[in-house]
Amino acid sequence: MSSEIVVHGACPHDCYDTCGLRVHAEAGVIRRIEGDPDHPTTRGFLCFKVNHYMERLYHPDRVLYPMRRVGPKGAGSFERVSWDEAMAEIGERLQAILAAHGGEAVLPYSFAGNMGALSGGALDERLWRRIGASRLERTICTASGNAALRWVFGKAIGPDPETIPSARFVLLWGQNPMATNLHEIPLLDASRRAGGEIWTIDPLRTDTARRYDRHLQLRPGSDLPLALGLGRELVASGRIDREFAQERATGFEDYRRLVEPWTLRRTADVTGLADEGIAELADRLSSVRPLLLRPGYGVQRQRRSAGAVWAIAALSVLTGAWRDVGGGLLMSNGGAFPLRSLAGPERKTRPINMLQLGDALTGLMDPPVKALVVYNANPAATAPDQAKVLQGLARDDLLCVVHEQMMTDTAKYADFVLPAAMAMEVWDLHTSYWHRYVQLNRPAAPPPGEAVSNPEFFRRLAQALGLQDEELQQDDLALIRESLATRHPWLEGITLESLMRRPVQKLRLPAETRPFVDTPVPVAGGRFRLTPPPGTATEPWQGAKLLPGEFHLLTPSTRETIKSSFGNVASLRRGHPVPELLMTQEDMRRLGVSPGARVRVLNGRGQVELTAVASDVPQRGTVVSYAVRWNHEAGGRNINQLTSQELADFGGGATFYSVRVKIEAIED
Ligand SMILES: Nc1nc2c(c(=O)[nH]1)N[C@H]1C(S)=C(S)[C@@H](COP(=O)(O)OP(=O)(O)OC[C@H]3O[C@@H](n4cnc5c(=O)[nH]c(N)nc54)[C@H](O)[C@@H]3O)O[C@H]1N2
Ligand SMILES: Nc1nc2c(c(=O)[nH]1)N[C@H]1C(S)=C(S)[C@@H](COP(=O)(O)OP(=O)(O)OC[C@H]3O[C@@H](n4cnc5c(=O)[nH]c(N)nc54)[C@H](O)[C@@H]3O)O[C@H]1N2
Ligand code: SF4
Ligand SMILES: [Mo]
Repeated sequence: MSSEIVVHGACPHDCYDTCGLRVHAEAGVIRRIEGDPDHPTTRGFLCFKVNHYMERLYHPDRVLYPMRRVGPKGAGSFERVSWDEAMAEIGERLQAILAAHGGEAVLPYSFAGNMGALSGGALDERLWRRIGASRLERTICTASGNAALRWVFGKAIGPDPETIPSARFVLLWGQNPMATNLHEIPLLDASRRAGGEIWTIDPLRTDTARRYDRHLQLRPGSDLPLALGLGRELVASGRIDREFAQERATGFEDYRRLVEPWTLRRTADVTGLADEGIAELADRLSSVRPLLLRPGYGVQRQRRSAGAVWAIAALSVLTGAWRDVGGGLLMSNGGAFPLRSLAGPERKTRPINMLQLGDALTGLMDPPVKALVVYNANPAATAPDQAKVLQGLARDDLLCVVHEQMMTDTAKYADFVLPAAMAMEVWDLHTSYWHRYVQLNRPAAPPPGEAVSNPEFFRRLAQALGLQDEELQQDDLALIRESLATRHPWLEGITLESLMRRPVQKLRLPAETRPFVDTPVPVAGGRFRLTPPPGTATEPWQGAKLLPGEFHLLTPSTRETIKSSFGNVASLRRGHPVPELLMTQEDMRRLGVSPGARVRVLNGRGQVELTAVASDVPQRGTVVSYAVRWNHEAGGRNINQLTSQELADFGGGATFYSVRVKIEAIED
């Protein structure tokens, strides 16, 4: 007789899709993970990565026991210790730091390794606020784009993706759903089957660009001029929705003035696109309905990120795209979930932008960062300006504690590595930044070894600091109940008890409800803002043109990993055993580099050695290395040696894709 159990889970990774999972376990061991056939957007299939999850779950790199460092930082030499011993020593050292330097000497560093409501922003945040730790600004991914959305619309919310099949023109703008949002593909395909047209705006010839109707291969970082040029076309020819642009929005006159210099000719010159392509796109925007603008996060990783998202958002207002079910602008639905914050009372301690971790660890004073606690993230591989980050992590006077599932590049620098459970082994509650379902994640099996969930780690850490307060020790199910305890009508009837019976439930917000048409515009005054966000500039435009010998480096997502996660799953890497640099054949010839040759890629911040691969993905002058490989695969460094701590124009976001490099052939 089989003792197999099947429980519902939610894929915890930082991915638009937040799929429903069916997790099969037997005798306390997980055996199989499948897509939930009843989850309306998952539809029973998973992506390339998660189809290989069994290899990640019980991987030999998995951290099973608390470990204390015995060798130099970064070397990865550890000895096993008990939880009691580890927590006693960590507690003692943290207390000494708090006494000598105050709470702000402690820096938590975390992001979206597990997106569950309990795995981040719950007991962890309560503890940081309680001890007055420095406040990490979690900017690495979407800060500028979301800030621009909030500026224009008041909220980061878009149409329900399940309405995509109704759209008749979809503009994928800096998004590559074939890699990053696979469950959007069937919805896009359905729109196309019903007569819709889909265009892609991307400097790279991605699988998504190849799949659909037209590809505008603009120069990297020239989205702001493109959006302004399109806006000018629409305004100058009077093809706008006047009620939306003038009555429902403020700032139309400012907007008109700013787009004025962006003639077709100038826009074409700066973006590298043909005049006709831009004019044809303006025609589509003015005439086809429902019109869906679908910017991805790829448009907001440049210096003028927020400006670009503002200008794209302005197009959705000018065209009145929001009037139709299936239309509007979909970038994030993160603002759709009215869950109660579990973070505890706010505290205004020193803010540290996570993109500037390198500077924070190497230069910050008053107080210096003396303790770093990392969870849900792998900054040694994913943070920009890696040389500085690694220099900071190597500091002998820094107490570094890492709660991890894998022996990552960051964990190797830790004084203590504590074993973290995987999502399939814990309770959690999941929302999504794309779809509109709330999901309960149940443990299917206990974690192996001595691994513990994030909330359990923070309960133990609080205890080690002598903090027994009830709110720091709350149990998992109480936390889930608390986060659902709002009177918001969109959550009506969604309780822990109802989720136990039905673990996937849609927000009580009908798909046909048109954001900002059927719901208010939550900007002061109730109108969209067409004025640009403060600090963003549309002029002067120095241009996206390259100096001689320079290349534009792009490091977008790939289907094989989620940033560094899955980087150690061998079967996913079979096609790409070594870190690569994709270049056009013409650029290879110009540089005298042959396919398969090793090249040095460098700029003022650092360098990395990669294998050159001839490809028709990039355009001339642009090179690509997918984000990101584990550092040890290229001599202890990865592509983030070359990226910068510089912040974007507004919202404090990243500039990962505004990178210039030189390339040298390595003579063997
Ligand atoms: N060059 C370049 N760099 C980039 C980007 C880029 O496009 N180009 N993109 C940036 C973006 S968009 C992002 S979001 C960041 C992401 O950067 P990170 O936040 O560092 O993301 P990951 O590399 O996925 O690392 C997540 C880590 O969390 C761990 N983890 C997973 N679940 C849990 C858990 O339940 N508990 C604990 N304690 N740990 C867990 C995983 O094992 C993994 O090591 O990278 C950024 N870096
Ligand atoms: N398989 C997989 N899925 C993922 C991830 C992953 O690493 N792998 N990462 C997850 C995370 S953390 C995030 S934030 C999302 C991100 O997913 P997306 O929103 O798709 O964003 P990116 O992958 O950053 O970039 C998307 C596209 O933007 C293009 N791009 C780069 N520069 C420019 C530019 O200047 N203009 C325009 N128009 N386009 C540009 C890139 O070439 C790329 O094709 O995906 C999530 N899902
Ligand atoms: S990574 Fe994304 S697409 Fe893949 S299973 Fe998880 S949520 Fe679904
Ligand atoms: Mo991200």
